[in-house]
Amino acid sequence: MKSSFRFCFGPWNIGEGADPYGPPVRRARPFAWKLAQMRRLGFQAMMFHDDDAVPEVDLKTSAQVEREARALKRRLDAEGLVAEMVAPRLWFSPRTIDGAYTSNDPKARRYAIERSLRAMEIAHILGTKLIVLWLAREGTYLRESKDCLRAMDLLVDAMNRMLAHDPSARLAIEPKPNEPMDLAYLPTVGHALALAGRTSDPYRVGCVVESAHAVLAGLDPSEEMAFAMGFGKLWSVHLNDQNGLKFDQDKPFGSANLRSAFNQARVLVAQNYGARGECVCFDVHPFRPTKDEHALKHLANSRKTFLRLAAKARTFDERRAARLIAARDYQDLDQMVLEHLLGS
Ligand code: XUL
Ligand code: MN
Repeated sequence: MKSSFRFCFGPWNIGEGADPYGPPVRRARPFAWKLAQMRRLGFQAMMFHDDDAVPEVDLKTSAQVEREARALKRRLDAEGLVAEMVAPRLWFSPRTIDGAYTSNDPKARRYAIERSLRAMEIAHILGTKLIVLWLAREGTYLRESKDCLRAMDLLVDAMNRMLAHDPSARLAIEPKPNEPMDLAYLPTVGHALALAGRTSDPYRVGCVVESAHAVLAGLDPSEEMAFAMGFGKLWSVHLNDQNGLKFDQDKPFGSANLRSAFNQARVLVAQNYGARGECVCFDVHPFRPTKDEHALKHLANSRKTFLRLAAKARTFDERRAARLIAARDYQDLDQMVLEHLLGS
């Protein structure tokens, strides 16, 4: 199916299935193989952590980082692909065990900022202005271990450093309420945008909404997207699904709640998402029992479901819906949605 959307995924979305209780269950695919699958699957853009783009980035000199990033850019160009974003992976190093920008250890905070500035240089070379900040360890396991007010100051300081480093870059906060921390400092779009307002350039701090993260916060993903759009701040989406308050599942889009997925597609279509170059990204993982030969189906299927639901959004009888709303006949409005999704 042809579409005007630009679709995107990251190298981590073709995973080997390791979880906290067991090892990998599928073969590891080299980066070149992953890259080669993109166009075949109908994807135009790849999202990167800094060390997806330049492996072991902490061990390399600036000159090496620059050389490798330039080589990657040439590979992307050769495949006709673009980099959608770069995200500093701040949660892996032993140095950020207690958080990155909000760590109680000043050395960890310095490392986090330096690494973020490096990620911005990689993004610049790859030709994207979008820096995604998933603030994995910015939070607490126990309330008394950090001071929330101070953490907000530290987050603002770190973002100001990044904004000053590259005046053309935009920071997109990816809110998530928990995992790996019990309590994250920026659990929702509202928190992210409120903090954006305290930075030195609020117009360059927006957000990415991931469906599963909104569900984990007990919120409706389409309303999180709409809220961000109301501020002109929905700069990316990570579509996937989540079966309620469980571990972070990253299920295929629409897998757990088709109606919620419809409402996400509907708000994106209604607001002409993508017209300013935004990508539709799928942050999805295969179910662990998935065989090697089926290890791309979660991506192809998520894209297919999104396109089917975008078509459903376009054929939804808005005039009839408006009449039912005017009559306050929400019973039939509800049924109308269900029958539209069920098809004839
Ligand atoms: C974590 C998550 C990340 C970010 C990028 O839940 O979604 O993969 O999207 O760092
Ligand atoms: Mn994500």
